[in-house]
Amino acid sequence: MTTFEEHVLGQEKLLEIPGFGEARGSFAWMMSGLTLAARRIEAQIRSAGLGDVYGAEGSENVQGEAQQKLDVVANDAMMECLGSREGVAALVSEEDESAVVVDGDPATGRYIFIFDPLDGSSNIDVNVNVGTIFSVHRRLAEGGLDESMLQAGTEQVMGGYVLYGPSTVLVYTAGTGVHGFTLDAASGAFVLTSEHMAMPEQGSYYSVNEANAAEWPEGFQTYVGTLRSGGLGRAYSSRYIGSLVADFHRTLLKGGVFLYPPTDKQPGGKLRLLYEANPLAFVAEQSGGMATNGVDRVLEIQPEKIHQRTAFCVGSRREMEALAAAVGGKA
Ligand code: AHM
Ligand code: MG
Repeated sequence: MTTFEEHVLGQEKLLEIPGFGEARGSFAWMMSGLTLAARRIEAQIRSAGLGDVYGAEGSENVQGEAQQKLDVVANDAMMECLGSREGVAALVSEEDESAVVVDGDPATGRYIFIFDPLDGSSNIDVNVNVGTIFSVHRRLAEGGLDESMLQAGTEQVMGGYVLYGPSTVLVYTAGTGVHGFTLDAASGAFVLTSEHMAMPEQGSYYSVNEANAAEWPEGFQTYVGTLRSGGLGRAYSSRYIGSLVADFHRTLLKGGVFLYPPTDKQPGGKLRLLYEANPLAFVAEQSGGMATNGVDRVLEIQPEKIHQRTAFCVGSRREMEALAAAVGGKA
């Protein structure tokens, strides 16, 4: 039985990070803050109907969206469990306007931890899958913390997510493939259940909020029409949960494509670059898939602000190459 923390300890790729070798144990200890938070969040979700955690909190987050009680519970769990871990320089959360500086000393505060504590909030009250998405960056040797937070996705040390579903799974990449773990209720450990996960070359599902179709740029409309009409050599079905982590997880396992194109209302896209698109793009690429904003590789977008939005298209190679051809992107 290999736990997540043990697996992280064995990641040779991380040794390429200056200073990581000596601090190997402390990186794994930092990451155990994530699994601790995930267990706390999972316990709250599992028994949500029994307590008073369903429904709106009565406040709005930085995106102007109504905060659900479980959003707040999940954010508090992440802040508490990671905020006390050695190695964390700053925490950046979807729920908080500004980053929380934990350790301003560059000698000890080495990592920036960026997360969406509970993705898919609109699904919480109806007992549908939600998740936690995370991205870890190394603090830059030069420049301030802000520059360290605004690194391109290619610089991620680690990216992944926890999906709270029929079982709770954790999927991560540190640049050497994608590995999946399942929460073992008996031991409380995330146990390795799939190493080197590979996204199929082509799938048979497309996943997009089709109610927005009239607002997409024409290339996206044509593309989805092509998928529907069998233009990619197979009949597609549609699947849209409305929880990015869950829609992504299916795409990772079964292949296909997930799209959140630009719309008239949100020409820059809806999803967030730092804590939604980047970590999932890292996982997608490491599993053999691709991720773009329709035109550019997501991981190469230079962020300008921590809550930046982006259009997000991710999936199997075959579907993503066809998308690039349809919307004029680089395959
Ligand atoms: P959230 O972070 O507030 O939960 O919003 C992100 C969610 C994603 O999980 C999902 O892919 C998307 O928003 C669904 O948006 P829409 O309802 O516009 O289709
Ligand atoms: Mg989200």
